[in-house]
Amino acid sequence: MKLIIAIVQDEDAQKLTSTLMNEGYSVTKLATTGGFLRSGNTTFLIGVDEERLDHAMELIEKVCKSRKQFATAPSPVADTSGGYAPYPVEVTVGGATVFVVEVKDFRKI
Ligand code: 2BA
Repeated sequence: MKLIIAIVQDEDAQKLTSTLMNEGYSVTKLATTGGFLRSGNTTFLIGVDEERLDHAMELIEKVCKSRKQFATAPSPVADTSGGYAPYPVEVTVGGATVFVVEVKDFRKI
């Protein structure tokens, strides 16, 4: 068995939940926060049998879109007052950041 840990944008979370559930996957969702943008995202925990891993990954890829967002970064040069005013930087977020880990043991007790 494998555990898929998928970090997705909040905008895609509801559709991904229903898509996975309709295809018979068990899903746990966690409300998480990205360290860079400091904004909310959603982390899915999906335990899957090895033979269904590729199918689950295809569904994640199909649902999760990449989007552009703005982050603020401190200016690399000081302004006239000696401060480093933040300026907006465009970043492309997603589709999804996915980790697949081996499950050593799985029990429902
Ligand atoms: P955030 O950390 O809020 O990052 C949002 C987006 O900002 C990233 O999109 C990436 O395009 C950009 N970004 C992140 N760190 C950066 C940096 N040091 N310099 C420049 N740009 C940077 P994604 O790569 O699609 O990541 C989306 C979210 O997935 C991340 O949100 C984070 O919550 C998670 N994530 C990504 N890589 C991860 C990793 N290696 N370990 C754990 N979580 C990760």
